Amino acid sequence: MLSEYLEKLKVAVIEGNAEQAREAAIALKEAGMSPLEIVNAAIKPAMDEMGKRYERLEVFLPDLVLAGEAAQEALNVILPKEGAESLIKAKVVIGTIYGDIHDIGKNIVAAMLSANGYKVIDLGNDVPAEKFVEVAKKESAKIIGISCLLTPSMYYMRDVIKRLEEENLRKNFYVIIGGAAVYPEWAKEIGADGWAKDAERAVELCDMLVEKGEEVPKPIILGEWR
Ligand code: B12
Repeated sequence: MLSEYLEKLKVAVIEGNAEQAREAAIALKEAGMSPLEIVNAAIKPAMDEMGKRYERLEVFLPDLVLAGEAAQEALNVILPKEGAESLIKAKVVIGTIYGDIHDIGKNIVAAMLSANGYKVIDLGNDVPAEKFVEVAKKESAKIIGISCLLTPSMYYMRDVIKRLEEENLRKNFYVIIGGAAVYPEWAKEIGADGWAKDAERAVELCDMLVEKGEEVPKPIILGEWR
């Protein structure tokens, strides 16, 4: 039964059928499956499959757009809503870096963080380095989360850290990175504080930084790249 709906959801995302993706997501949610189980068993594999087909020139950009919309429709149903204000562990400013409009993974991370006690300020996608710094300062955030799926954009992530250094603020924030284009070595190279493979580990990463960020060697790497 569950596997049938998971398959339905996967196929609906691949085919870009938002209506069916939504229906399958509702059925899985009602059957008691957790958001991350649904993401990991159906939505992520469907997007990865679309990525492969796109590389093989079997599908084209409009197909990716439709798949992305179907995935977002399913996520709207399953992703948890914000936790109670009193439970706030820390503030996280999150966004997709400049030049990059991929935001599905970032949205999943933002929702999981917010469901796990973080106050999330989501800057959206295509966010310039200075915006991350400006909002993190204004909001007195503890963590800056940067997502990147597009290789040419990953260099702008370094600008966020450079800017913090220039303003003598590097110590005030933990900077974490993720998204399919960036890997543990990149976190090390740009001087980020952590990298996580997925949303589950992104929550774990923030917990580690908030609880014992001062003591542990950085960057903290959670999960393996690819
Ligand atoms: C859907 C999609 C699109 C959609 C995006 C819709 C949307 N709203 O996001 C659309 C159609 C718009 C799109 C456009 C383009 N795309 Co595209 N796209 C994809 C695709 C198929 C899936 C991405 C996705 O959503 N994955 C699912 C999510 C759940 O995974 P995720 O993002 O990796 O997130 C997880 C983790 O990485 C992590 N994570 C994510 N962010 C963060 C942040 C932090 C702080 C942490 C800790 C963790 C973390 O947690 C998430 C949840 O587990 C990928 C292929 C792929 N397999 O990735 C190509 C892909 C990313 N796209 C690609 C390209 C080239 C493009 C275009 C340039 C195509 C073009 N010619 O125009 C444009 C770029 C436009 C732009 N300026 O950004 C390439 C990128 C190659 C590269 N490395 O540079 C890929 C890899 C396809 C390919 N194989 O060629 N795309």
